[in-house]
Amino acid sequence: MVSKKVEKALNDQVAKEAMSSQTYLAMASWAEVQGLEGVAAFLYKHSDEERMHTLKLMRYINERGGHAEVPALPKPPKEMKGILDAFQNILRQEIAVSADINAIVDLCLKEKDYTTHNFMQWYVAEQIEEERLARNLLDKLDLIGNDKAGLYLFDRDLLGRKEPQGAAF
Ligand code: OFO
Repeated sequence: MVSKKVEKALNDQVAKEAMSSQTYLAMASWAEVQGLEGVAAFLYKHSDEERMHTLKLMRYINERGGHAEVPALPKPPKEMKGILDAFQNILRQEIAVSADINAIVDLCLKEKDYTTHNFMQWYVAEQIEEERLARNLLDKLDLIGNDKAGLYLFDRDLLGRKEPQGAAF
């Protein structure tokens, strides 16, 4: 059974993961309209991953005697300033999510909820991978700068991207 405090923290995280999914979805749509087919495919897929993160939390809350709530979500921005800005946003968002996950892990220890602590380790590992990948893609975009041919290749690489083992997106 989860305590009320842990239940609330997990439900708050449900809302954040769901918002993350919406944000990636909006970015994917933006990229598709820009003709960045590979970037769009990557972001659509990541939006699905975030939805999976949301559902995994919801199912856990209910399994542990809580009640998972479906959150109301604000509309994510429709426009991006550019591809670099979009990926900078992604990295910022992932860093923020990592901090949220760590705060839940901390709460679990304070509440002596070792079961949820154990469950949350999956999210801890996932965040390490997501931050790593976001940094890696940002480094590439930094190198590309304003080079259109470079951006074309970046987009094409994302289109053919295979998931490394255990990768989050
Ligand atoms: Fe759910 O991992 Fe990104 O935000």
